[in-house]
Amino acid sequence: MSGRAFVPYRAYREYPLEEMKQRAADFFAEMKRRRSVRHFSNRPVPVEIIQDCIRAASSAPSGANNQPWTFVVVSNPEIKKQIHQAAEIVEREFYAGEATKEWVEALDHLGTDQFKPFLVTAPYLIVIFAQRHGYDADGQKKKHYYVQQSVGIATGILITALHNAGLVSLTYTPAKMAFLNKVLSRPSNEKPFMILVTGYPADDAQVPVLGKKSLGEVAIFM
Ligand code: IYR
Repeated sequence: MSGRAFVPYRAYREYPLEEMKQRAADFFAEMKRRRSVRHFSNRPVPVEIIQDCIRAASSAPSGANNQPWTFVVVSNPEIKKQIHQAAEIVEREFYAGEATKEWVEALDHLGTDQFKPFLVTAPYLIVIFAQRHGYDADGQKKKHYYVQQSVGIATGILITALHNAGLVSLTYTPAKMAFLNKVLSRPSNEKPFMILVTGYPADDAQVPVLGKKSLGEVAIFM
């Protein structure tokens, strides 16, 4: 049995070349303003905004269109507190010796340490899980393809959607993430991918001075 069905691609829009150039330049200018922020306000954010940003993320391309992701949106203060406590335990071990000296030195300019107050301050922790495999309608294991690439793309779209909406986010990966399955009751086929901390920046939020590589450093045209 074939599950094939095709329709004409009517949603596609071509822009005149000048407009295309302008749109590309404008989008670059907009994305250049995005920063990862570690100082959050506790101001609430309507959940509808988060829902639409996740809908956008979940429109991402994925291997065999498996859509191998789960987004757990945590706003409950008790659950945020549990994540905060567990994360600071693994980070204490990371900074106290698990990490190589080289790694800790590479992070120095970011000013990070074992303390993660944003995990309780920010209104949302969007915890992203990658599904190593799925299940079919009969409950049989279903293979997923290119899971890391797929979830990475969806996460990139989510970061972009949140920025576009006027929010900030932080891509936060605790030194060990297995506790997230336990705290959030996620099944063992789901592997924690990252926490996207989301909300408004604190009024006095600061960001590190960082450079981005130039086009010539990241791209080769041949
Ligand atoms: N998870 C730790 C360490 C850390 C690692 C990397 I790679 C960073 O870009 C930033 C931090 C922490 O969040 O402090």
